[in-house]
Amino acid sequence: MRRLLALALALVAAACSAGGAGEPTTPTATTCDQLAVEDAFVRVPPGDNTAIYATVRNDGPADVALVAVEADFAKTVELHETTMEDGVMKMAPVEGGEIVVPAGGTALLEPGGLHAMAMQLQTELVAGDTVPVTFEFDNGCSLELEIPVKAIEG
Ligand SMILES: [Cu+2]
Repeated sequence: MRRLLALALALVAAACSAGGAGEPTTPTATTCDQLAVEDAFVRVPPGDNTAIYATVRNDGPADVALVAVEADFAKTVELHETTMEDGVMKMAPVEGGEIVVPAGGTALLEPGGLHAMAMQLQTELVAGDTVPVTFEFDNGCSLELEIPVKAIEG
């Protein structure tokens, strides 16, 4: 008898936690195969440091944040943004240390904007070479790819 009562209560609890009508369904997470890094390249170093650019695409249902880029050819890689202050171009680590890639959208890492800053270069980077780079996201996904070294104007 007590067991039956317990079962009945459990069923009521389950019905309640399933939620009433009109309750929003939680969006499912974006999976790794819904994330893509396109047109990625590393700039031929203009000096001691260089930048990695790419289009990061999120075809999933939830926002995802790019939290790190790893590259063996640099001692550290930071996520940076470029801003204009009084006509002077400046860059600084992105706020919160991450770049949000919106659900169904893209984040652009491009000259004059967001970029991954590769610092304390460990190897020579020559135009035409390809180098391995890993993009890491806050949903646990990491995308490893070979990207070309390219010169850009300016
Ligand atoms: Cu930078």
